[in-house]
Amino acid sequence: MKHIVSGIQPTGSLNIGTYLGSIRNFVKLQESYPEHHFFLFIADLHAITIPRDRQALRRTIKELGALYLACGLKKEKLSLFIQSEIPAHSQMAYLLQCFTYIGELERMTQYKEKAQKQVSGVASSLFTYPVLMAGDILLYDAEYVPVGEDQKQHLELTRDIAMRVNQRIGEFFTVPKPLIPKVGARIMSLIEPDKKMSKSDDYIKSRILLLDDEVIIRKRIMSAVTDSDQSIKYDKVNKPGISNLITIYGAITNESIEVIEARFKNESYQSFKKAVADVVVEELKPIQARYKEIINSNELDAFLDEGRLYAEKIAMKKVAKLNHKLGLGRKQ
Ligand code: ATP
Ligand code: LTN
Repeated sequence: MKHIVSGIQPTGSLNIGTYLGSIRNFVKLQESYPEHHFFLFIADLHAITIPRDRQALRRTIKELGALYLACGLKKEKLSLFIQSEIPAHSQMAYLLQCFTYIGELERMTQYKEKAQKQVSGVASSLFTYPVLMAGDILLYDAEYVPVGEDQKQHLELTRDIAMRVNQRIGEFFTVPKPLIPKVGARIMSLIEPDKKMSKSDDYIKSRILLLDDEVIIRKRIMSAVTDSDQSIKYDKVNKPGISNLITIYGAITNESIEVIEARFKNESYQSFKKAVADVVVEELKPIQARYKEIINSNELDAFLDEGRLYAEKIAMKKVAKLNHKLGLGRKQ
């Protein structure tokens, strides 16, 4: 069976950037690839490359699990699991480090950005982070990996590592392809629209959380930074704020930029922002209702157990096979 693999870090409450760029795409892909099995996981090992408070991390892991389900993923052909519960992820990361060059990791822009922000030293795991990610993907021989645009470079490295291993030991890994959504691949911050909307941004006003209530959502969108020009036109360079709101509106309604520009041609920024807030609120209502149901039941735990069992078998086998191919251990 063919596989699709992706993960999200439990580094903070989910915002509409991760939702539109990632989770919602998984939901759509389940429809377009009905024959594929999906492995979606909570990347908690990735989250600790930067020091975290353990209570907060636990809370976020659970919240992320519940949100994955609340966003409408179908349970058939889906294994949802927590990365750290399958030790094969750490084992594969080590093996793949033996096939990754330091120079390759030094070129990773996410590493450079995150390393710069650290005040008390940079953990070596932040540097090797892309190798752990390559392992997540290659363990399951993923054919496709749905991610936002910011992960493209990591995916390219994963492909290079896979091809290098295949070249050295013979066909072993499927070389994965990224699936990057056309609309929504990069939702920007509401207050600094030249920066990506991020879970770990210091400013809470930069984002809309999936669990924010209606009053907050409206407030955040109405106070989103725009320009003084007053025309609702998509122009990423000169009008990044309005362009971002058009992207959000279009990603939710599935309407093209042209259709949106034409509809709001004679409207003020104020009334466009109200329309954006309306669609965001409507989109999030059913998700929030379902979330409340899941978080107060055993449904999530049971599903995570099932996911772990299914994924673990495949992952353990792949590590054992690679160990053997590399001459490790005693097996002849
Ligand atoms: P952090 O800021 O803590 O590094 P993040 O907000 O970037 O985290 P991730 O867990 O790294 O979130 O991302 C999960 C997925 O969501 C990835 O595929 C990523 O590309 C996508 N994603 C994250 N933020 C956005 C965004 N603003 N727009 C579109 N896609 C996004
Ligand atoms: N690095 C990703 C999260 C992530 C991931 C993965 C995504 C970890 N492992 C495997 C896809 C496939 C991020 O920061 N968004």
